[in-house]
Formats: sequence, C-alpha cells, structure tokens
Amino acid sequence: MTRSCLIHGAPIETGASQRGCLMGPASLRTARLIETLASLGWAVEDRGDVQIAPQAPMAFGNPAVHNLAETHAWIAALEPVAYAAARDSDLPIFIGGDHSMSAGTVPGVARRAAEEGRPLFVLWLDAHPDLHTLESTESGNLHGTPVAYFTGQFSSEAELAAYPPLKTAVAPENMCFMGIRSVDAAERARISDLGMEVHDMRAIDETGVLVPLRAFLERVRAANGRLHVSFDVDFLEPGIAPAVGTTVPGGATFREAHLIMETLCDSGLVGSLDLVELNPFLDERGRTAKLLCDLTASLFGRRVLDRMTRSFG
Ligand code: NNH
Ligand code: MN
Ligand code: MN
Ligand code: MN
Repeated sequence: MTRSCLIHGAPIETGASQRGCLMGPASLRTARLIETLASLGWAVEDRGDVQIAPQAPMAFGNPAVHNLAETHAWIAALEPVAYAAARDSDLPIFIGGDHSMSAGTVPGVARRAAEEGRPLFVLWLDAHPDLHTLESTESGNLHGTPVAYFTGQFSSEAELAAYPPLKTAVAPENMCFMGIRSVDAAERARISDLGMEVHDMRAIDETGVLVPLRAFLERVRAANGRLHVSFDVDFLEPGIAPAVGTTVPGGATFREAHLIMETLCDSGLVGSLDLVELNPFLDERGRTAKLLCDLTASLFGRRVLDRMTRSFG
C-alpha cells in the first residue's frame, strides 16, 4: 500500500540568535524534497507554510528571554497542525524553521500517539539537548527550550504560564539524545536528575552509532511506541553542513548520518520527522539543503542497493 506523507513548513526564526531559518522551508522545497520523496513511491502532499499573526511583546522575569510572544504563538499554531498531520498521514514532516518549533510539533504528535494508546518516543539528533527552561536559559534563545517544555519541566508558575498549556507531555525516559557535544550547566543537571538517555559524541566514537540506536529502537518496539525524530542541522559536522547558526565541531559524518537514517527506515518505527535549524542565508550553493533531502530520502527508503537486511549480518 502507498504510504502517505503530509508536509508542513514552519518558517520560524525568532527562537534562534541569527536570522535566516525563516527561509528553511523554501530552501528544502527548492532542493526538491517533495519530488524526491514522491519518486520513492510515497504519496506526498505539501500543505504549505503555517503562519502566525504579528504579536505584541510578552515580558518574562528572566530578562535574557526574547521573542517569547512569537514562540508562544508558533507553539499554539503548530500543535494542532502536527496532531492532524500525525493522524492523517503515515510519516508527516515538519520543515523549519528553528528548533523552538518542536515545542509545538512534538506535543501535537504526542497527543495523537496517546489517542492511539501508544507512548511517544523522541530521537533528538542535535549538538545540543535544548533542555533549558525559560528561567534557566542564559542566551534567551528559545530554540534552546523545547525539550524541557514538552517533557513538562516547569520550575515556576510564571514558566508554566509563559508557553501554551501542555496537552500531552513526553515522558523524560522516552527521550534519546544522539550527537550531543554542547551542554550548558543547567541542562547537565537536568539530564542527570531526569535520568535521560544521552549518547554524546564520545559515546558514538567509542561504539559507533548503531549500538545505541539499535538498543533504543528495541525499547520503542517493546513498548509498542510511536517514534518522532527531530533532526537539527547542527547534529552534522559543520564541514558538510555549513547552513546553521550554531555550528559545533565534531559532529556526525555523512556516513554516520546516513546509517542512522537507513537504520530508522529499516525499523519501520518512525511516525514523524522535524527538519530544523536550516539557515539558507549561511549555505554554500544549497549543499546543506541537498544533504538534508538526501538524508530524508534514506529515511523514506532510498538505498544504494536492494538488500535483504539480515543476510549479511
Ligand atoms: N544551549 C544553547 C542556548 O540555549 C544553544 C542552543 N542552540 C541550539 N540548540 N542550536 O540546538 O543558547
Ligand atoms: Mn538572541
Ligand atoms: Mn536544537
Ligand atoms: Mn543544536
């Protein structure tokens, strides 16, 4: 049976320190994301970009926090869109846009999973864990906050009121972070308090990507879980993916990233995908956008050769 993919753009850039992520959805379309997935046999429907109305500023106690009203509006707009896309298609893609958009997409998908009676698991492919609360962020860049929000980490009443009410949370133990190599002090404390599964770059150097990835996928399968993948461009080595405002050296290689996507494809467990933080203003002749399209194609079934997954071990 033909599988379906709804695509929604989220041209949000107010959560990042540099401007340009606004153009991310357009750049991925120019790189022929839609046509590429259609050529793999998927029924793809591009629903265009979500928009928000102009916002009056919203103040918050932590003076570093900026663009709170915009992020609030994006979360409120994206949650129902993501919920419906997860209900109405097999593997929706949310194309950004900075990573604050995942504070809307992940809870929407989680609400759909709960309706199916399944837990949502999230694979966070990123140089950063994005585990700040509005109180703990030092940069005030709200793309550093989505995971704390959707796992229900609120340290004050003010924080609880600042973002839209969280309808469906993700259990902290259902998170898996890979590629992490830039962690702030408050995030480090939160990771150990919550006992989250984190595979930093050192762990990947030691075992390769497959050992932790397969173990996580087994956990998802055993729980009859639904898996959301959130792919931040800065997960990748900056040399192969320059189009991101927050490059961190030592990222995933071209082959590591492809192997992850191919393995996710083989698992059949992925139910939704975010492609975030692409900043086309910083790209070199579209190469990062093209790489993201290729990686997405691997997740959607493109392979170098047909193979029986098991026959060579
Ligand atoms: N932790 C830093 C901050 O909160 C960086 C977050 N930047 C990201 N996250 N690009 O993926 O400002
Ligand atoms: Mn800033
Ligand atoms: Mn991120
Ligand atoms: Mn990041």
